[in-house]
Amino acid sequence: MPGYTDTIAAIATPPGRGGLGIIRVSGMQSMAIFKALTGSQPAPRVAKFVAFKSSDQKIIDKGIALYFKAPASYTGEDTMECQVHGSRVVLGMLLDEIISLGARLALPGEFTERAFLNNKIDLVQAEAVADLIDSNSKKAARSAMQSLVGTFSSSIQYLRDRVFNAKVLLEAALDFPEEDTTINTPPAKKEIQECVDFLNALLIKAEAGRVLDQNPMVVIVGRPNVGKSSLINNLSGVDAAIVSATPGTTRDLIKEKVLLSGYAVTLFDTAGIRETEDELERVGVDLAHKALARADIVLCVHDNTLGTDNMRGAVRDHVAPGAKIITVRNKIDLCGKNDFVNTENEVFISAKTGAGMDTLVGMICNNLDVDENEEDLIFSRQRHRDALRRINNDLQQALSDIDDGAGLEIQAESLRRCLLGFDELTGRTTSDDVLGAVFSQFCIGK
Ligand SMILES: Nc1nc2c(ncn2[C@@H]2O[C@H](COP(=O)(O)OP(=O)(O)OP(=O)(O)O)[C@@H](O)[C@H]2O)c(=O)[nH]1
Ligand SMILES: [Mg+2]
Repeated sequence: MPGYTDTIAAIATPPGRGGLGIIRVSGMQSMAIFKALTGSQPAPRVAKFVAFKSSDQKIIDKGIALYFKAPASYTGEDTMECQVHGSRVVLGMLLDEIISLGARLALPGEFTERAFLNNKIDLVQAEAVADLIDSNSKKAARSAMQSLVGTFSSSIQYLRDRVFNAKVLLEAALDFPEEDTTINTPPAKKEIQECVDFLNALLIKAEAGRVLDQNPMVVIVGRPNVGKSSLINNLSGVDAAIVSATPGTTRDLIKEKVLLSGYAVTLFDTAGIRETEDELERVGVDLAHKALARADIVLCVHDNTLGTDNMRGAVRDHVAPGAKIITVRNKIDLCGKNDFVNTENEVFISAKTGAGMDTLVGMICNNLDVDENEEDLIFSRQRHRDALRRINNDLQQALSDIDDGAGLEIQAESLRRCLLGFDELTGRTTSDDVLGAVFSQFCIGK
């Protein structure tokens, strides 16, 4: 254990008013701070109703005090928690008192960093803590939880053990050069091949889970006045964009994160795509083009009271291959009939009355590249996918070294690089830069 001598403290609940507010303390002085604040002896894991008092014996608030004895705590250190009323003033006074008793303010993610450094969790699990806090859909929360309880980590550990086995097999032959040095090659090769298969399956799950890391982008385009801004407002349930009968109202890119049937997506309202002489409008149209290039799904909106146009073709020139384009025919409330027939790529709606919106939401969700089976998703970060791909390359290299009859040292070298890759992934040998980047993304108090 690194054995920190300093004790850290932070408010763990979000800013603002709330029924409850929580302060966490972690480090060697936790017990002394507990005693000084409450005037009582802590019993590990027992919730105590106490009066939290300042050094001049004035009551700051009454609430619950909790004490956890090392190593049986989140951080692996002695910790205490104060649950008081959720007032910033009360929490501020209590935190000041804790600091004056010898603790210092915790940095973002420092509690989780200590948990990592005290081997309570590995780096992938630490990242899952942040992902769980940031998760904005049920699916994202569930799969971050899977990583947190170690499902992803144990797959990595399992693979690491098997690669280690293969390396031991190859290196054992090195120790007995007088024997047939290729005797262990077939079992090692079989082991590596099975690792490649397992890793490929893992990569597929990690790729499927990337949508949880980056929300899919749904971009709304169309001619002026067709109802693009009305649509983003309807989908998001807030007045994100100005709606007006004046054509060319929206010139900026408007962004709104929303949950559609439990899926988190980021919606963009745009100025649309059109030729224009107006300098400001042109900037808006440029922004729309850029958004289109990154879109996963494009909602190409038309005013159904007007004739058809060639928007779909114009959009296709700007989107990435694989992006889904849905034609949205709006303002059906003005069309004097209601026997519209939706198809796979086309839906009739009224952004004003809400008619057809359920069908549109269903179409968007059907086109999100998400595997329905939560167990088959891994909430993967870019860092994980890059590391898994590098490991895959090294395994492939080891296989071709074996096939080419390269020396045993060369064969073992690729496997050694693989093992380093696993250790970087779980944080066993990760550089301070990577650790700093991971923990600085946390909120204070976690
Ligand atoms: N009746 C009816 N009017 C609609 C509907 N959707 C939008 N409108 C009206 O159409 C006009 C234009 O709507 P906006 O949502 O501002 O259209 P836009 O495409 O964002 O327009 P620009 O930003 O100017 O390109 C407004 O007067 C809206 O009230 C609809 O479904 N039915
Ligand atoms: Mg608009």
